[in-house]
Amino acid sequence: MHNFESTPTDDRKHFLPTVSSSEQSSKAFSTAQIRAVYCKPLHSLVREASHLHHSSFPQGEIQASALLSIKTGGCPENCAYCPQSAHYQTGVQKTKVLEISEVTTAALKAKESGATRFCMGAAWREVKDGPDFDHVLKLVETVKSLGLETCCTLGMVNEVQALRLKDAGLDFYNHNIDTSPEFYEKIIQTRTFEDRIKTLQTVRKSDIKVCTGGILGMGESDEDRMEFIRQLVNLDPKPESLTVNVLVKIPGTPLEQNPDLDALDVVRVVATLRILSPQSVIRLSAGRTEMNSTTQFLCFLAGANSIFFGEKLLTSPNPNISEDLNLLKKTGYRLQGQ
Ligand code: SAM
Ligand code: DTB
Ligand code: SF4
Repeated sequence: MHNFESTPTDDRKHFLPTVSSSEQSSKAFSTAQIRAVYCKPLHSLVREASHLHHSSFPQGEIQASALLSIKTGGCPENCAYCPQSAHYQTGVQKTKVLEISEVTTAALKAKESGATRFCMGAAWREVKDGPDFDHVLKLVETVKSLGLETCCTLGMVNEVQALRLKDAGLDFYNHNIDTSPEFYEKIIQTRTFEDRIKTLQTVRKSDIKVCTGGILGMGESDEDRMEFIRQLVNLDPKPESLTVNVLVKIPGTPLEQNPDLDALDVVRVVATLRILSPQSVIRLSAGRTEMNSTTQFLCFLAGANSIFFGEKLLTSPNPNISEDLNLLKKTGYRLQGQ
């Protein structure tokens, strides 16, 4: 465990920006540079992140995305956190790909609720060419035609598939690196960290915007978190969207008994990402059901500026919309586009 305390003598330097604008735009961040930010006392880390946030984004604005599982369960991968893996008994029922009408209904409801982006997830290891993928392309076209930004998370994609998604109107592709390369091997054995990076590069080449991130609370150390952050912020160009999930402990998965995460650890990761990738939208994603409003507010102060809207993530619960609207009202935030 790191010591994040400040001493009276070094307090002044915590008011200075840790990363200069030339460092931001030039070469990759070293481990030491990441450490210098991540290990700051939390009060100055959050203050710096908050300051940077407001120089890149309008004050007090939160973007909302909606999430829909368009193909649930039966996934051949063994991701230790995942309710949809066929390796674990979680009670999640395997389904076929949803019909266009079902997706349209969900997308219209999401738009009505204030979401500006609609993200469609499939429990696939990779996209396979054929009728299911052709159908997903129609889903993307349909959602786009409703005036929403589109996002998909379908597992690994090749270049031709990514270009077809782009042509269908896909704005964002979500594919998470999940954690540090070292810790990754303890969580997933059926595909490598490098496979994930390759998919992100393929998506980037097709000119689709990149959404990536991972999960906190899987048993990773501070060193793993710093390396996870380093991997994310050294993607070149940086991801337009960063997603920070807190582990939802699903009965039947190997991580179901993991100890609870300290909420301040989430704040620290969000603030570090905000400082090292000031232009990326940071989504406080899974895990908000277990977070109180104070923690969520601290994450917004630290630079998180997006959430998932709607009572369900892919298979697990998310705060209901009235609860979220109440949180935004109480904290003085407004939804983007309203
Ligand atoms: N199958 C595709 C893939 O893995 O890329 C897309 C769907 S997958 C469910 C998307 C992401 O959701 C995972 O990479 C992981 O980061 C997140 N996720 C899945 N289960 C989770 C859980 N129990 N708690 C927090 N995040 C989770
Ligand atoms: C992301 O980073 N989190 C979302 C989205 N991208 C696809 C998924 C969260 C899934 C949580 C577990 C579930 O609902 O099945
Ligand atoms: Fe499959 Fe994605 Fe779940 Fe891994 S995270 S088991 S790839 S659905």
